[in-house]
Amino acid sequence: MNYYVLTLFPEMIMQALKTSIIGRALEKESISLEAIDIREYTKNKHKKVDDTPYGGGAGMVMQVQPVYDAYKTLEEKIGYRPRVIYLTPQGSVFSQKMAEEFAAEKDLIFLCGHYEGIDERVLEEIVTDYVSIGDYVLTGGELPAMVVIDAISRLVPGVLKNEESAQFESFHDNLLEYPQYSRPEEWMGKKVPSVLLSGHHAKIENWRREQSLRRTYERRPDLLKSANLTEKDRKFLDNLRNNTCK
Ligand code: 6GU
Repeated sequence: MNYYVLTLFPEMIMQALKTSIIGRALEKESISLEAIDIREYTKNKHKKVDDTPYGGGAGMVMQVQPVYDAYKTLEEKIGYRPRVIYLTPQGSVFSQKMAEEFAAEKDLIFLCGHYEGIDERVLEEIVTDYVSIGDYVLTGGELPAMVVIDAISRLVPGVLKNEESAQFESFHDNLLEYPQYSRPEEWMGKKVPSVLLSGHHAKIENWRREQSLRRTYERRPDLLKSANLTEKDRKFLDNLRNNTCK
């Protein structure tokens, strides 16, 4: 996977993503990352990249010329027109399903806006996907781009150490993950659930499934609608519902 980020703050992207698991993936070359400074493409002699909006109103708008030229240079280098993801609160809300879809691409371009946004005409020309990370407003697209890159990268082969660890966790099957425990066996009077010390693998698996169901029911009941539930799961949940209502 090759990521390209078109931004006015390339350092913000490179600094943050060179650490931890994504940093290790970059070193191993499971993924690559290039942050391109849109300002370097402006033909304005004062290096300006924005101007006031036609029709009036607050703030500044990023102009078409530097954004388009930065994009075109990149497109020529890549050799085809890859998906271009524009980070905006007006986009579709990012999900694990979208992460899976994007992870199948060879190249992805992220376009980060600032100020009041980017001139609509260049967006129409280059953007293929409008993506938001949730219903709140941020100052720019850089943090959302990093969130999306992180979520996609952990699905790319070779990025996670144990290839299976991306499979059995929150949002797999639309269920939340079960709780985890490690040494010591007792802390501040709290004991690790005894079933986990039993060595009985079938019982442990059953307990973990029930914990996932309970947790999803309590914290994210909206997810249960799209969860893949067995008859046994449904009975467990019915039981939970009956006991909570009484
Ligand atoms: Cl993608 N951009 C900005 N500026 N704010 C956001 C967002 C994106 N997603 C949620 N809020």
